[in-house]
Amino acid sequence: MSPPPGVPAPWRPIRIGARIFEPPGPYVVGVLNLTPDSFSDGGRFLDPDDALARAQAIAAEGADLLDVGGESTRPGAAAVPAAEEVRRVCPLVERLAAAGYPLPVSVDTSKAEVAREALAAGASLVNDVRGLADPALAEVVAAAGVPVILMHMRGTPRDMQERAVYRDVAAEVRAELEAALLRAERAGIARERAILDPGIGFAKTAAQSLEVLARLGELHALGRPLLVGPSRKSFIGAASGAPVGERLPGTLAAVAAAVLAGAAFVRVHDVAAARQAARVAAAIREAGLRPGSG
Ligand code: HH2
Repeated sequence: MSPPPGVPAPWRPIRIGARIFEPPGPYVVGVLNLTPDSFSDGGRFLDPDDALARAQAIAAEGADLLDVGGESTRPGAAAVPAAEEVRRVCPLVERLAAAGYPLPVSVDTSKAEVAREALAAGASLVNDVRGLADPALAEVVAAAGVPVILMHMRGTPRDMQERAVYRDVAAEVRAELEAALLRAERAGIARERAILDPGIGFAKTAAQSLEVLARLGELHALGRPLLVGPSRKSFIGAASGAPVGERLPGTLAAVAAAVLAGAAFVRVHDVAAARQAARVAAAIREAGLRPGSG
């Protein structure tokens, strides 16, 4: 039976690399983009030593996972050939493995070749913003036996904003995530290895992103841990007027809202601040589940 809306399903612990992630979280995923054009940190970590230092700082700030990306997914971003994405991502993944990096590393890619190379270099999770739309990527994930983040979007970053047309955005995101889970299962990836993400800002207007976040609890019916990535995104600008460089307070508000609604993972650039916000929100959520216990 599905849990009631707002109550996280009791998912079983997931192993990612050497770590076990148990319900209910919250766990913080630190973002590191090795791109010239990401919307908030593009061009900052192109030097390999700067990238390594940022990865170490993300661990020191208390992240639970590191998510490394080599292609921007902001609306309208240029496509990057697989070989270039591999060139951007894999040397860092290898260096982290060689240095005994303490966190599991996730690769943020929709390309089978990039995932295959990054997993061989030491990554232990695939984060696919296209929810395994490409069967070749599903095959790589299935063969490697690693967990996967299935994010909701429609189309590609090039055309996704034209597809932000819904009658009931939360219900349609839920149905399309269920379809992604079935795609994964058909490719041989057990449900127990999937983390689901509603894809804030992907094929969604600011108003639709806000509604998905407000109705996040409806996704617990899918029975999988939820990840939310609100960090510095344009819905925060739309709601507050803040430019991209000044969206930390809004990001923390969204992190708190996601955790209160039962998100198990939050994906952020500002790890230390988000970790504190997530922990306080989780403590409030837990207190509400056990009234009178203090
Ligand atoms: N958001 C971005 C990229 N990858 N992955 C998941 N699972 N969820 C998200 O919300 C998500 C994601 C976009 O943010 P960012 O990486 O900062 O920017 P860019 O795509 O421009 O590199």
